[in-house]
Amino acid sequence: MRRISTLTAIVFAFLFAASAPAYADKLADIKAKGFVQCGVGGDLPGFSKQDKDGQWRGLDIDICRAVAAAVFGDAQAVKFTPLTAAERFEALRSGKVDILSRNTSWTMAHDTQRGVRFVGVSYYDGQGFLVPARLGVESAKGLSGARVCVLSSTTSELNVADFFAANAMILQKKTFKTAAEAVAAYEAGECDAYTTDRAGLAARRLGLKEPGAHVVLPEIISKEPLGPAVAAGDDRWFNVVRWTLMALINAEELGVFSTNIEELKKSRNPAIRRLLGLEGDFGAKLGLPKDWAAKAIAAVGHYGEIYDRNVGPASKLKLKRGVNALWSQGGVMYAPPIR
Ligand SMILES: N[C@@H](CCC(=O)N[C@@H](CS)C(=O)NCC(=O)O)C(=O)O
Repeated sequence: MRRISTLTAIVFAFLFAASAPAYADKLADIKAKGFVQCGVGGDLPGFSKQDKDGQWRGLDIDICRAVAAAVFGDAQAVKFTPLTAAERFEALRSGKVDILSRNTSWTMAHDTQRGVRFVGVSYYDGQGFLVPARLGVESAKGLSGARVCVLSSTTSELNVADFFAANAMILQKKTFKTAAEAVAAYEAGECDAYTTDRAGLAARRLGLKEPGAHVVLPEIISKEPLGPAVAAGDDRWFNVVRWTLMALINAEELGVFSTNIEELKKSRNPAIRRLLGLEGDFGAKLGLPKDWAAKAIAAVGHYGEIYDRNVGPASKLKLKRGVNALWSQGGVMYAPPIR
């Protein structure tokens, strides 16, 4: 009898251990904490920057607000942590931040060597060069021998070396930890060019004393699919962040704006009804309320609204939609369906 109960205890202990998740439940932790901690660049107009009233603004910011709205029904239930490129992955892995939404490129090395997972793409970018117009350089191929300012621990640093090597050009690379330092050096004439993602160049150019005296060269030397990432090893949290982003993109395709949600609750379109939580149990399967996506869209708008407000043609950055248009409108922005 005694032996049987010992055996039973061992079997139970084994079963319990086997059924316990191999990772912490991030979503449960975040719900208990009451807010989402979001790692951002923090100094890039259009993507993440505080306005003069201390309000965080930008495309990267809105993605985190959408997740907060999906989880808590409250887009303000989020705190932001500015991170340098060198700090960003460790901050995510260590749990200092729950999401990284920081002009970060989805690459194979980032997926396989950094312990993080990209949930999707929120902005398709590519690397370019900013040069003083007075240099008269018209093409990046004319930059051999140039001193180039670039951020350390970024794909930008690797790509510029590749581009110069591939074209048998001489590179004098000057690296900096923050964009503010790199741009200050560029503006002081310590570099002949500043290189980073082209949206970043457009933003930085506007912050220069004389934006008109600087030009962005035509070449796009790399693919930079920028998107939110989470720490590897927690599928539930990964799904929450991934499907919030997908919901924002699907909402644009379905014509669901921040302003017409109430009206569209009467829609007979099943895809709209699923998105708004009126059919199916998609919210429950994520561990969220039925109206998770409706709350996210109501808070920040669909992907197109987010794009236009922060970086689009009517914003300060004036970036055309280009490849970031929906797939059905000539771009590559495409979200798997909610079904
Ligand atoms: N996408 C590249 C570059 C990332 C990066 O650090 N970009 C700069 C300039 S576009 C940035 O966001 N800096 C943050 C800031 O200036 O606040 C990568 O993932 O390595």
